[in-house]
Amino acid sequence: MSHGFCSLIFGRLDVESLDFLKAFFHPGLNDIILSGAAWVVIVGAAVTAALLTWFRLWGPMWSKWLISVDHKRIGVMYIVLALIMLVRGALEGVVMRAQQADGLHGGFLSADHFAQLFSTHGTIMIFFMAMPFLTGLINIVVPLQIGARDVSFPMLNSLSLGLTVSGAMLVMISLVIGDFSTGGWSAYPPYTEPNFQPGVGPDYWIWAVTLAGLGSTLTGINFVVTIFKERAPGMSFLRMPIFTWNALCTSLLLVFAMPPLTVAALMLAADRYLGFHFFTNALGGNMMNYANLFWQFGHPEVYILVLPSFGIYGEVISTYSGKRLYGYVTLVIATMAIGFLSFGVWLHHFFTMGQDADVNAVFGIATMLIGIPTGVKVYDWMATMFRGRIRFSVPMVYALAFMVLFVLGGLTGILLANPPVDFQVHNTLFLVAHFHNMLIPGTLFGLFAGYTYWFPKVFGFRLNDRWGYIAAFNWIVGFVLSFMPLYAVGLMGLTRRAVSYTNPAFEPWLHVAGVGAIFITAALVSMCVQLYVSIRDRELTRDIGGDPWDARTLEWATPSPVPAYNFPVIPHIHALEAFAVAKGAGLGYQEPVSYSDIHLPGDTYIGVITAVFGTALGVGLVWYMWWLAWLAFAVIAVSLIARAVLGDRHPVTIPAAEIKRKYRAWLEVVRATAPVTRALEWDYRNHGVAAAEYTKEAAE
Ligand code: HEM
Ligand SMILES: [Cu+2]
Repeated sequence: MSHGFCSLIFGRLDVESLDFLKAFFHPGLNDIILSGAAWVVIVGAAVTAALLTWFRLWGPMWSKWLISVDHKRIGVMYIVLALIMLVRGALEGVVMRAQQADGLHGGFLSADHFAQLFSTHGTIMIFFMAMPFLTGLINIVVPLQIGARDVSFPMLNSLSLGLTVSGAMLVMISLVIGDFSTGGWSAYPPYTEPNFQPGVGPDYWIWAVTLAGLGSTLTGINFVVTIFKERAPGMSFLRMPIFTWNALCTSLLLVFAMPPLTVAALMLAADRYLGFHFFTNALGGNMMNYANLFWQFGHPEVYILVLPSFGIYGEVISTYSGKRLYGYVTLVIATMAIGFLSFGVWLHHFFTMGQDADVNAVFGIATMLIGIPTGVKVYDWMATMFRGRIRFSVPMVYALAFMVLFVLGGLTGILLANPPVDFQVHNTLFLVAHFHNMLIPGTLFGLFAGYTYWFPKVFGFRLNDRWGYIAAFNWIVGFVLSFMPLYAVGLMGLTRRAVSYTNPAFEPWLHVAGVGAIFITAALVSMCVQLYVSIRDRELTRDIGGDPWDARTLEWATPSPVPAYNFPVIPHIHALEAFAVAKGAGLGYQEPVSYSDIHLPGDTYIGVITAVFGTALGVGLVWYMWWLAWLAFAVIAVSLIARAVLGDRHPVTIPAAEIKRKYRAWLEVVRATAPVTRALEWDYRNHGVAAAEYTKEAAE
């Protein structure tokens, strides 16, 4: 075969690009780690495929999950993706901590490898861990909380998932074939311009983020419309649960904040692929255009990440305090105020990049303003707990750790909002400490709280508490040990993204941070053990009544796991926390007066097609395999057009009689199940029906 023909087929791909061979070419710790990671991906994929075959799970996985448009199943698939990416992202963080613990002596990684690590770590944690996790929870919970059958656009939901998956696949493939970007999660030019990085790295970043970003934009649209249009009769805006409010605000942010990112990434692509000079600082370009576009996405993004967790904490704190949420209306106003203000502060990300002092001052003050609504929230959560009868369940442990740690992180944020302070510490580990202080307690812990809290609703059995506490303990200790020392070394002048350093004073702090990383690893292991133990013991922890925590919102009024149609009859809402009110009046489980047929959308291949050919499209673009890119693009385009023309050809109708029979049978079982008191909540006797003892309080 001639060389020209080869490059027609394989583009810029050659044997040198295969990471799993690198350890054989130049054996050394750095390359062994590099190749080892590639082998983990390859072997992991092979083992998963083998297990699915062995247990004959391909069929059910296809028909029950991959082609489903059920919002709960789509939500679960998002969360599975997020957890896989969490393992990779967190382990990359641990490797970086180990490198820096040893960094005085140069460590064990090459500078280029370290740069790829912080770039993939940041990109994964933001776009492929946190975003899918929160999108998954929103998917599962919001339609239930508002008493809807599904989201407004179920097929679009599947499409969004497919786009997110294809972005994540690209990042995974970059571990096996070729390099990832070394330009950080924000991909700033000139580091990502072709003159600086001619390889495939930044192209992986561009297409992963573009695909996933499109998915997120569509998700935002879907949920704004869903929350506006699908609420059950009687559920006015001010009767919406607080998590739904936060989800609404998040969705609005997705709609307005994701497009600037997509535009920035595509303009960067134009620079790289077509010789444009949007951001080159020569030939008329200007890097500041990138900084402005990126952070018009990037700052609202931090609220996209944190607001869903705020919503979760609201539900969790009120449920486990046995009280209604204090200051509901102020919480709603604070949420929307945060969402609005988040668009006006982006410039604090480049205080040091040469604008006027007055401009910096304005943006510094604007930034500090966000502290006000955030403070309101913290006070409302505390007031909710005040005089509550608190149960220290696992989600509550996360919530309490969050309240303490997040306030600390918020204070360092106020420090950073001062341009003169920022001039001192920007681009040091102080900043890294600050944003992990916001992202781990503020986002990750909230997502874990939500995972624990809603798990029985989705799967019909509770998660093991003991391992839940162990995991929470390890996460909290791991976070504190890993990141608090970074404030110190940051102030001492250790820059971020440093593969090594020469000042011995940094070393003890980074040793402590390294110990923290061990706890974080233990936390990941505990979560795996927890899942295993919980599945093993599932018969003992069945959530028969669907309400294991004596919770207050509508999703707990329906059986666990929730049937495809969510509610046998769409409920009429007469109050805020209508379910808690009904339980308080002894009317928690009422037989509806009449039933009717339920129509549900049919399955769709669109999600799978998008995931597979979206990945292929990305690979084609990254490696200059133009035939593959065109082919994949054509397949996606034709499928979407075909689906639009043909419509939903297999909608499902569930007859009223069947719904009636099932619902009655469930009510029967609920009435026969012994209710538990709050003291027995963690006991095997908790089968999801709350005793009148604590339902009485709920009515207050
Ligand atoms: C699970 C434990 C985690 C560990 C051990 C960890 C560790 C690290 C380390 C060592 C860095 C590089 C710091 C430097 O530049 O010197 C980093 C950067 C970063 N981390 Fe984490 N991290 C963790 C979790 C998270 C989470 C949960 C998120 C987001 C939701 C996150 C987002 C980021 C981002 C955006 C960067 C910046 C990447 C860049 O420089 O472009 N991390 N992390
Ligand atoms: Cu910001």
